[in-house]
Amino acid sequence: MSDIIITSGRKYIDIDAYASMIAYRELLKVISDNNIIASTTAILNQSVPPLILNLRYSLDRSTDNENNEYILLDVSNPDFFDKQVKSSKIVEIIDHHTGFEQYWAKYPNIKTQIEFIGSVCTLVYEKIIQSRHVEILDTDLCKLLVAGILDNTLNLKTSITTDRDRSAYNELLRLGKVPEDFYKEYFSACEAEITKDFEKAIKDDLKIEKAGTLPEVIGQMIVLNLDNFDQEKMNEIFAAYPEWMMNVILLEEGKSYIYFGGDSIRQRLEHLFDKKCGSDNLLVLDKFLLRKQIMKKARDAVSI
Ligand SMILES: [Mn+2]
Repeated sequence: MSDIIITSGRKYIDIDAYASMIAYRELLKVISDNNIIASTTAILNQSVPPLILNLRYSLDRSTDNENNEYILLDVSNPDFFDKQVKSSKIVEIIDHHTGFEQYWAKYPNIKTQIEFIGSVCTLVYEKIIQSRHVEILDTDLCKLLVAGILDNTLNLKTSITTDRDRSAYNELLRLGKVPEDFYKEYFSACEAEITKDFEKAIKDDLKIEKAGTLPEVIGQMIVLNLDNFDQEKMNEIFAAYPEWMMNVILLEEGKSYIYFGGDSIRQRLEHLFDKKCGSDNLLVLDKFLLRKQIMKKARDAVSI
């Protein structure tokens, strides 16, 4: 018998992908007769700390059957699908990264939902509510979805946070009796993972994708403050790339520190953000932006 495999991106996945895959599996298990599997061949990045891995839900092992069908969450760029995916067998795509809406419009048989919203976990939460299966939302499943929303919206503080994200977050806290200060527990657990292996934390969340005039290699790290941020180590890691940038999001300051390297990157970033860099290779944004927002801004600037 063939299965429906819920999966996500190719190399590394974050808590939004991890949590939404698991929650969507739990929903499809009750509304579909198929065997539903949530699996990845990618590495989980530091946004999935032991606090999350120790909840009672986890991913499954993949099955290998040529008739398996695939559902992609938190990714819609076909170059970055999990390597187990057979493109002719995709049945559904749910994502909040923009850029490939037109592409998928050419495939009417694939159910597609791409919305620029804070988190895919919000979209899956809404599907659970719309299907009237709120009973599956126990404490651990709520914690998973809440963590996905917290991470992808930076504690609901990014400008891409919508009322739908806020409402999903509040409802999930209520339904799962999740404590109000769960966000502190979650972000501290992530920062502990980053500090444990700084190099791995950078490498496990590296995006290599061309967007407008941005360098092709873009790192991102979400930290409470710069206390544990090792700039020297960062420069060492990126020395392998001719052009790069690193978006360090400081939750306490509410700013993005964009470090960069490469010949014309300074000029290109100053132009994109209409802001001068200091003498260091560093551009400070007064309000933090997520990498996906920066990439959208760069793409939009080119297409105008
Ligand atoms: Mn996401």
